[in-house]
Amino acid sequence: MDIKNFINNEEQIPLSGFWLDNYEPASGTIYGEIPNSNEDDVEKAYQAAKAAFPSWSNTSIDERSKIMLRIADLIEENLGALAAAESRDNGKPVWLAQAVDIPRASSNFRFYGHAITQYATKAHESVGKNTMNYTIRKPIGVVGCISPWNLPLYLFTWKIAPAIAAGNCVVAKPSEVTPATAYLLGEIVEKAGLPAGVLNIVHGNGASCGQAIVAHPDIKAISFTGGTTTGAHIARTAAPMFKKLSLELGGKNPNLIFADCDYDKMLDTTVRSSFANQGQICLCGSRIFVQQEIYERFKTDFVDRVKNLRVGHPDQSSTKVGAVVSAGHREKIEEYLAFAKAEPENYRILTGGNRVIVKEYEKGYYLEPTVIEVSSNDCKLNQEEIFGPVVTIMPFTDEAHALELANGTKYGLSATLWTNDLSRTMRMTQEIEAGIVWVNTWLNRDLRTPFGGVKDSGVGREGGFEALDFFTEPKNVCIEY
Ligand code: TXE
Repeated sequence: MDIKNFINNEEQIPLSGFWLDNYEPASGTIYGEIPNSNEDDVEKAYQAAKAAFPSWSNTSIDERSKIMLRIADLIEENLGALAAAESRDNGKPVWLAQAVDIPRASSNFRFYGHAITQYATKAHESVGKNTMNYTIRKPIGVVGCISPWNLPLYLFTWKIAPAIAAGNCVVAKPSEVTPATAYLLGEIVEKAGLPAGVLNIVHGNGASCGQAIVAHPDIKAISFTGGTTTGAHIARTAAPMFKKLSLELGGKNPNLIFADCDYDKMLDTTVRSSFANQGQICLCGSRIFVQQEIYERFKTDFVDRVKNLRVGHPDQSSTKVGAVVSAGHREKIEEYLAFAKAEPENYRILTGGNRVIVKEYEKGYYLEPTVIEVSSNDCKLNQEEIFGPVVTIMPFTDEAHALELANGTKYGLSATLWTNDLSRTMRMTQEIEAGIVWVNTWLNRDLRTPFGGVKDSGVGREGGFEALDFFTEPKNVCIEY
């Protein structure tokens, strides 16, 4: 699949003249190429968005909503092709893309297609002063949306949908590692009747294309999801330009398991929260802490379940763990595994830790799901985001110890708590440092809720009306009569 930029509702080859190879993680082979766009391409996309803005921002809410709901329908109608493209680009099992990624991309457009019809502002009457204040929320103009490779269409559309619902025009860049479904989205939005220039998709790497979007003087808001390091770089570029920033960054999420939990449900869900999408979800529970009373039982049962997770080609329905996204990312994960192997006194690998050779796909990027027992939460593997099929486990004694462990990293994205004790739930959810706390569940999402992290997991909130607030500017009008 050779991919092109989508500017002004037209496929366009990069002005930069440069292209990148696009790899298929399952086989480790090149299966296409994508533009490596530069600032000239970004300027062209910006001009298209700027030209479309006056009309789009004055398009009625009902008309915007109708087009967005049509986009949602077309994503659903193209579920198979989109899921296959997503899986081929990312290495995740096709069944996962069909069950999670693509349906969520449709939900993103459907949710904001409805939400924008309910989005209201406030008026304030100054009684006794013959004064009325009301707030108008205006779209910002041309905004930038930059997304990562782990949930490609899911996260790409989660930025684009509220941005265009609010009346903005968009210059969007998917990850250069997983461009395919973003490319297919261009065809879908045009078919749905989205006017030319409202959504412009430019492909390329972060340094040339992403940086050009962030540094563009007239792209006044950036919504970014990716690594904490990159987020910090983006903030340094954007801050002196007074741009609005939404930064959804890394996580190192605790999974706190108390002895009174529903054990079987916990075990089933913990296998999923550890290794779904090959552990490449910023919300995965990669640090597992288990109350001492059930620690040995959990260790035995969890390791047994993980050993039975089938690593295989993403096309096979029996595959539970597909290929990780790139050769470079696999090497990054293997550096952590090598570190653990070099310190057996601090890291006990209970299962996994090695590459998997999948027959007929020997060059694919496969890794065993790995469980490592650690003695201290201060160790490297508990402090750094590995972002792969690797989790650590260790016991805790009581609530205070569990809380100390959970909050003992620089991140604060999500946490999962397993207990049936209501008072404990209320106490601990107050104290856990995270933007989202799941209790007796995981990745259970209601799009009306704000999403985002604290500490080094980012700033800003996506989801709900918060995303519409991000992509609009409030203006207060005060009238004395
Ligand atoms: O992210 P990057 P990557 C974490 C995870 C992963 C690490 C790196 O730890 O190992 O981030 O992953 C674009 N200006 N998460 O490489 O580099 C880039 O092209 C503007 C957590 O995917 O941050 C891509 O489109 N843009 C995260 C996007 O930023 C730049 C999910 C993300 O790339 C840029 C993914 C720049 N200077 C990774 N440099 C989560 N929270 O879900 C890069 N980009």
